[in-house]
Amino acid sequence: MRSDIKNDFPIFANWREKGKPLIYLDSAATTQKPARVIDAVSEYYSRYNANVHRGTYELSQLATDLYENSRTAVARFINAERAESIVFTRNATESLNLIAYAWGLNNLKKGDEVILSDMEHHSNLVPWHIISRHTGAVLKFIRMNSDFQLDLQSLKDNIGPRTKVVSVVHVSNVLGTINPVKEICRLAHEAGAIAIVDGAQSAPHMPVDVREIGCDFYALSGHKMCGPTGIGALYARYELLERMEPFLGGGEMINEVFPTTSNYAKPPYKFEAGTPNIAGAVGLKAAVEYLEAVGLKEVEEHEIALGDYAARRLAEIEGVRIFRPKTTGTGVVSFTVENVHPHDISTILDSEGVAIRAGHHCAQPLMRKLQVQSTARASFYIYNDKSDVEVLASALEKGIALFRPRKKADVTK
Ligand code: 7TS
Repeated sequence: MRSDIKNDFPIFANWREKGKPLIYLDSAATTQKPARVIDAVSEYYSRYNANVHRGTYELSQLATDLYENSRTAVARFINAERAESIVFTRNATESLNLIAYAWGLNNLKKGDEVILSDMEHHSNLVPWHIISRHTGAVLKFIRMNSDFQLDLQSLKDNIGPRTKVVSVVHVSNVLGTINPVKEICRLAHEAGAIAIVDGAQSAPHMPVDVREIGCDFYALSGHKMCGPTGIGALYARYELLERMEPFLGGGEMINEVFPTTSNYAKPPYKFEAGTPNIAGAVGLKAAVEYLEAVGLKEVEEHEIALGDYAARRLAEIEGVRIFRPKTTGTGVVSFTVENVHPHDISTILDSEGVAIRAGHHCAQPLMRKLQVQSTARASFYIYNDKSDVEVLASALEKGIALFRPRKKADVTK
């Protein structure tokens, strides 16, 4: 990775709060934004702002072109077969809800089965809880083994003629596990089910090819891949989008409207009701181009190397327990420290300028499997390097020393 890449991200020069440089290790929550993305959003508002798909004047046509060019860029980024397979949403959460409501509600019935996994984010669980309450569909789970990997045998044991949906996270936001999504999609299709991949933690971090994976749907969030907040995307096989009912109704998504009925525009517009996040899409295109210029293979290798290094370095510290698979980890390193609450770890690290996340990471069922209430999590991205790991490790060592019960001899001195 370029050694000066941090300079692309203005926040690192601007952050002054603690009199210490910002060591940002929470990119699984959201990534920092390169100047190129910030400038693209600002330029859009300063020079091209107009509503899309409705104006016959030049400014509106320019705004429409910028918005649609972003769709093309996202399609290229994940190798979708066509731009119209990309629906813009607010984030991965909305993309996953769109599938659950627009596909699930209309295609599932009592006794049908939806297979998820033990390591899902709430955004790939709660929508299915809601839809299963409406439809009577049953939820089943691919189990995780002791190396924090999905046990495909448990999928093979559960999948069958009643399975209508298999929906799994590509990369776990807690464990960094890369799941064998290609094989999972193959098994889903063999059983006649649709295959959904939650790509919130894979699109930003590795080359993704939705056709190679063979999924029917793939969800991503712009803000986790250097883009603005409030813009995300759903990839879907176009034929599925054509057959699906809309998720939200309103302007933009219609063809004709009568007092008591309406018919809809073609996908992807059928799924984009209301004025979209045009500036967000423009920023997302800049983010996609930025990541393509860095090179996704390079991003992936850099993060795996950093994640491996951090896991090794933290494991040397007494009382630290790492939750990470032996072989398929990424730049996400979750850990606990004996007798110290993860929130205290995060607070101590913050005083040293190190930003990590502590909590259940929106994966409470996974926390229960791990038999913890919460973990601390360092997540690395392109602007992190080994020196950040060193600062993390020494800040952690220093912090732990404060919490260790002092020996009797020290107390009586
Ligand atoms: N899926 C996974 C795997 C995620 O990690 C997240 C967010 C989402 C879906 C939802 O993304 P959103 O952009 O719609 O919110 N994960 C995290 C996290 O790990 N810390 O904060 C957000």
